[in-house]
Amino acid sequence: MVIFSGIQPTGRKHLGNYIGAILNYVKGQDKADPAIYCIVDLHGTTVQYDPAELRQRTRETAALLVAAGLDPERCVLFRQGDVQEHSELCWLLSSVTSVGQLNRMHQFRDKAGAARERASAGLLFYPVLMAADVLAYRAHEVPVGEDQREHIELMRDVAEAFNKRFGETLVVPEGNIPTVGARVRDLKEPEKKMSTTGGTDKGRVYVDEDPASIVKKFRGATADSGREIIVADDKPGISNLIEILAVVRDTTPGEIEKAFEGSGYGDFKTAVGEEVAAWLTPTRERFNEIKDDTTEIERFLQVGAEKARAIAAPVLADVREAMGVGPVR
Ligand code: AQP
Repeated sequence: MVIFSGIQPTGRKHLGNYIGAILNYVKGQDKADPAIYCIVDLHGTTVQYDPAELRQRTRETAALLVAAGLDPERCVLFRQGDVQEHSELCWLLSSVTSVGQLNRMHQFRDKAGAARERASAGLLFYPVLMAADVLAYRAHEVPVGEDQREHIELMRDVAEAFNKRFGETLVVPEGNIPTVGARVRDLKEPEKKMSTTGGTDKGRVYVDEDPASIVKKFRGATADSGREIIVADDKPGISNLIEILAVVRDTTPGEIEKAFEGSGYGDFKTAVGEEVAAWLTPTRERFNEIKDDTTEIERFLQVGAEKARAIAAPVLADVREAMGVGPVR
């Protein structure tokens, strides 16, 4: 089974990225053949950005994935922009994707906002490039958070449309969305997801954040009315903390409810903050050790790109052949 997922380099990675995606990347290493992970710098160009910062953040994101447990020897870890097959397949897949499908994507509507006419065409095309990322490797499984469900549906539709029109060529992938922690919420505004560009600064916890600051943010988390520590629709703040602690302790939300029955919200928030801070410490320490070793990061990214190209190039050749692009093979 082939696993593929991509992660944006546009910003410091937060607890939502870690719980919703990165943890599953690490687990995927042991079950996939191969597990393929990509820092999607091309996706990062669809919004306003600084070129030097994009390059720097791309290396930092690669270092963070390694610090979290990815082993570039055991998986394929690379930078999207190093493998041109992604861009070419994006273009080819655009012939089986409609403007209407892309216009309906919530992420596009949210990010483009009211000024949709002025949004970059790249932002509209974001899901087609994401489909190309996955389909270029004939991946079966895509570990992502809940916010990517719609993009997974679109890539399945695109693969099915391609196979129907040009013959069975592409694998129709499945999303792998965690049952607990698929949508980590902003600590201050728990009706929103924790997000790089949305949400609040005080409600966003970074993977490489100082432990004292993490605990402070959890202590300041918005609690709900009432006193019970239970998962409930009208308790998005407490439910969020219960889910986070369930992931940290590798247990179920029900077990967390039992463990904190009768406790006050203040004590509970402090306990979650301290456990999250301790849980992230090995990753933070390892990240700080390796993040400035540009030579080593560039080395393993280049090795990863070679491995990625070796898988994607034959798939692109099949796609071109099926579509009548280029000479007959
Ligand atoms: N709050 C979240 N809970 C669970 N999973 C999440 N993911 C993102 N937010 C949450 C998952 O993280 C992976 C990488 O996402 P990305 O490549 O989109 O990186 P990002 O831009 O840093 O993520 P954000 O915060 O989602 O950015 P915004 O909100 O600015 O667009 C994906 O698998 C995603 O599902």
